[in-house]
Amino acid sequence: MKSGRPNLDSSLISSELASRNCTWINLVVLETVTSTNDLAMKHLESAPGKLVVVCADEQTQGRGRLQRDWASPKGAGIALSIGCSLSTFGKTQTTIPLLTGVAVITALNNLGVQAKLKWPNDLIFLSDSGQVKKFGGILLQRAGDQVVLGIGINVGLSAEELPTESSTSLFLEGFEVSREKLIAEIISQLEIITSDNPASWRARYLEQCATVGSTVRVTLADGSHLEGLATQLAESGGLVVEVDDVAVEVTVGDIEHLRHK
Ligand code: BT5
Repeated sequence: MKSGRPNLDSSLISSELASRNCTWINLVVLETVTSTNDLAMKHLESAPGKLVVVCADEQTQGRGRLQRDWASPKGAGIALSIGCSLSTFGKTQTTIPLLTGVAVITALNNLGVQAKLKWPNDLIFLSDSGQVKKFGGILLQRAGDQVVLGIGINVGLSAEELPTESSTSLFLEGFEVSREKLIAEIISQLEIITSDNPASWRARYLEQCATVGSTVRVTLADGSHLEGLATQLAESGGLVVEVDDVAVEVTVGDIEHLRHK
């Protein structure tokens, strides 16, 4: 861990939310948690349907999909979870991480960072040669009609703190971003996108997604693979991959970009 990193300033997040006229202001800011998703889920258990925004300086058991680890070194990133009822998103569960990706990319753009999405839930930078570097991810959990949407972003991680060779941080890509401003901007963009016309995020997703148009290798949930050109996004949010002239819709899987569009 790097010393001297300041803790999140909750009053600054609140004032940044207020300056954007946000109504998602039920905010919990903590220094250390197991996972912000766990805490948001607990809040929903005690107050079902009451929207809560949880963020923390450090997660000791941050996780990704399929219980994979998510590295959240103290003071270096954003660990943010929004707990709310499914109806807040008014969409099918499978599309929620996708429209969240659009909101996060828009928030980053508004703070001067140009980044891309990799289907289904990765926030990436893409080099000219097509090399993918992940700096963030999105994790959706559901319990009945309640959902928790977790967003992790590597803001200030140093090279030694990166968990994998293919990861990076905003800092390492040359961007200095205030964590408080980024949290407020993400919340603001999520509020906007959830009150928007349901179809409008799709076109924006396709603009921001580096996967559609690329040749990909997909690892499916059962461990099998398929390879082909990712041609489009299905209505359900699935990725359509053309394999030997047959269009296959992938709903769950890990994607490797083989050739960039
Ligand atoms: C994700 O999963 O990318 C979703 C990550 C969601 C994290 C947020 S933080 C707030 C909230 N609270 C939580 O506990 N989680 C959410 P997935 O696609 O399964 O990717 C996980 C994989 O990414 C790992 O297996 C590593 O290879 C890699 N990884 C782990 N930590 C990383 C990091 N900080 N940056 C980039 N890659 C990472």
